[in-house]
Amino acid sequence: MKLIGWALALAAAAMVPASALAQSDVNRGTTDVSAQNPNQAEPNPLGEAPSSASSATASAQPGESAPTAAAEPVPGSTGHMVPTPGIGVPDGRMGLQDQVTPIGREAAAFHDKWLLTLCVIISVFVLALLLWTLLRYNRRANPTPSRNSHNTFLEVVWTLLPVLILVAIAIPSIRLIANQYSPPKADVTIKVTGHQWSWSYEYPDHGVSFDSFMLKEANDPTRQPGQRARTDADGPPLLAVDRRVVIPAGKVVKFLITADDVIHAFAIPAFWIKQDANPGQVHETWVKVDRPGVYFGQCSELCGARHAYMPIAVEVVPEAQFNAWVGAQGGSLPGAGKPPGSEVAAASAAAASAPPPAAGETAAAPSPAINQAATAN
Ligand SMILES: [Cu+2]
Repeated sequence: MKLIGWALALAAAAMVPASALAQSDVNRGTTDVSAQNPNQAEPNPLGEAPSSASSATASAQPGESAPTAAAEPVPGSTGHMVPTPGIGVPDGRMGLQDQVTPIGREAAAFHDKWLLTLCVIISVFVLALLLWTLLRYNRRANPTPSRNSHNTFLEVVWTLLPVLILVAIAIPSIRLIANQYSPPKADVTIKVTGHQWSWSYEYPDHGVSFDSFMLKEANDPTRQPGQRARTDADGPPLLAVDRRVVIPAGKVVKFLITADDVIHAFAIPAFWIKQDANPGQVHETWVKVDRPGVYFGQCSELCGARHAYMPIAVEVVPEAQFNAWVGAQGGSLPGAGKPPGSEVAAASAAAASAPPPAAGETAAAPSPAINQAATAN
């Protein structure tokens, strides 16, 4: 067994790029971990730069010595919202993260209230049967056993009962799948591409695209001098990223998911989404998040040596803030015929500060493009 273990370890080591191994030190586990996590600091071992490079992504290009953007992030601002402990992040609890999408709530309720209850009832019932049989029908308590070989009533019961249990599980389960795969019309579409080992995001209707890398720890020896280190305002270690996906609250967001090298998976537990990202295919999933906040996820398909270092962070903001963020990214709002502020009041209470369509020019919106779009209607 030991030999097999060593063989597996050697095989795994052979898969780690030489650049990562060069710095590894057997006695220092943390160094091993960080050395395998070059992100921006070292050239991509495959020699490929993520595909969706835009002007805003210059900060993320591998090999740059001073990769961070000039502007320091302001904790609390759009794109840098401070995460709420226990929401959208793993917090050591047993059970599911709090769900913030309609599908997530339906699925979590199905799991917690129905599946778990059924499991407990069945387990207790079977355990009681076992104990009863052991105690009541052992050789000492029951020296002359019954010679019965059939009992029609019991046979009907133990055939029908499992069938009914399966039907009781299947009906809500199929309804959940149907709801998952019949998305409402999308308000925002985001193309997600998995890379070894980062994500890139594209808002085709808004003209925004960027790459997103994990933020390294301040004491990470592979972090470059000018490279921003993770702070607690960014999120937990291994989950915080330099650029978050920003989506509007209360809106249907469609994710089109693919990959450009190997199979990854785009998964965010609080949204109840986990969708494979396959090269050459586009998979689709959707979310509608009412609660503004920061929600973290990870690649969930073993995709190579640094699979653990390509987290996902989604920031949900009121629609007016999302529109301002799009403008700040150099993008624009789609469909000039649609006033961006028209549905804000209904979208969320936090959007109360949003400019109404007729008074867009009086509100403080940072982007001229947004104001133009707002006032054009
Ligand atoms: Cu991956």
